[in-house]
Amino acid sequence: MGQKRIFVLHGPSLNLLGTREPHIYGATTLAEINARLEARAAELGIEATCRQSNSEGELVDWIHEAKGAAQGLILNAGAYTHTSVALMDAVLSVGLPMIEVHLSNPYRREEFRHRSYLSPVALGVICGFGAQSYLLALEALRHRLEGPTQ
Ligand code: DHK
Repeated sequence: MGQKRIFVLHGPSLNLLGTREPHIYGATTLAEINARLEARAAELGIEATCRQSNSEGELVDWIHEAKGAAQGLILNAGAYTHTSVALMDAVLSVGLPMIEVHLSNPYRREEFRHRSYLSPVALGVICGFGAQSYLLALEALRHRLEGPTQ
């Protein structure tokens, strides 16, 4: 395999990280998260393409685009996690390994956040570690992309 590539997709209101409910989501901005991810990915020989959208359809389009352009996905779909059959179907459509990420631990929060349409189609789920959740997901995805399938 040549250069490894992954897409890191952030959903609605994650553009406001840093100022958005920092007691829940932390004080780290999305730009800082992306910079840390890209730096760590580069150390691992992976090219990470990071994008954010508030639009469900745009996220669907980017998941489709990942097929052929990337070998895996890290996805924090924000509130769409709890509502979107479209995103679930998009992940199934491309057949790429996807790791679902959340900064907070949704299971410690309101009941409507306990349901994820993405978890059943995810390779795994990492939540509750703030910005670190993304870096843990990167390590896990790297392991899957390089390691033998279990
Ligand atoms: C982000 C959101 O925007 C919420 O809608 C989810 C997730 C949790 C997070 O913790 O990253 O419920």
